[in-house]
Amino acid sequence: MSNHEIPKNHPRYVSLTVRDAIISGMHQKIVAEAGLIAHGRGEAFDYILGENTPKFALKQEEFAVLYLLSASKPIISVNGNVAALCPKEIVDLSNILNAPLEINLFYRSKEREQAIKKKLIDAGAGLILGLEPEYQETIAEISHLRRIVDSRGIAISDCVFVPLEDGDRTQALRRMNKSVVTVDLNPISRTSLTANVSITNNIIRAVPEMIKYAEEFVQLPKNQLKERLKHYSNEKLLQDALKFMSERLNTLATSDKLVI
Ligand code: PTJ
Repeated sequence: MSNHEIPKNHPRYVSLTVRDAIISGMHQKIVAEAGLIAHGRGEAFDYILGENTPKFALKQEEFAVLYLLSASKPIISVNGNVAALCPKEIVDLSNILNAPLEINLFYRSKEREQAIKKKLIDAGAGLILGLEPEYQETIAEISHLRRIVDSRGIAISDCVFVPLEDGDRTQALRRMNKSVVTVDLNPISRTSLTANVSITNNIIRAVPEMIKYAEEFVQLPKNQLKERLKHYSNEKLLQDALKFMSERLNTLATSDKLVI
């Protein structure tokens, strides 16, 4: 934890508390140094979003949960930022969706692997894939260390949930005929544009909201899940995200008083 208290009445209390979790995560080796930069990029988009979940994002979350539940072998890929920001929630989502957790890092080191594993176990996780050498294999489509995957997990999954991801991995997973679901506050990142389902929301709001949808939809038979999926288009929802952001800025730009 950092050595300063954030007063509860601070106007940016939530944002500063989340920032604190990322910084502490970096000191504990959970978060990569570049994870701080990724977080700052996300914060900027969240500011434009109004730091709330808009209606289009709820639809994206509903779509994502239906997609993951209708998969045969869904899996959740966890990186340092995800482990630092919502460890308990990602474990809960994994349990409800029956989608195992696999640690998969861009800046891979033994120290970070163990720190993230501990964070997830402390949050209630059981089996964590991705770290045992006897189950590790490499996928040719990816050139950096994210190519190391678990033969019980990402290697055989048909649908990978990769929140807060860098772009080329999503493209590589798609080339491998896997479906990709992501959370990325940037609606025009390569990941958002390449994934089958993109959630344009802060992961700290998106995952708890996904848990609620998962609790509701987990009872539905697969044919009903697939039927409901027909009502969604990732491209249309990303355009709704862009419209929401640009309209919000435009309203501010043209209002008499510049207040948010
Ligand atoms: O832990 P590692 O080693 O696997 O590395 C993880 C990072 C995040 C460093 C790595 O994946 C990376 O560099 O990612 P990028 O390319 O910066 O992409 C991260 C995306 O996540 C950006 O488009 C950000 O806008 C977005 N993002 C950051 N924080 C959040 C977010 N989206 C939703 N919620 C957030 N809190």
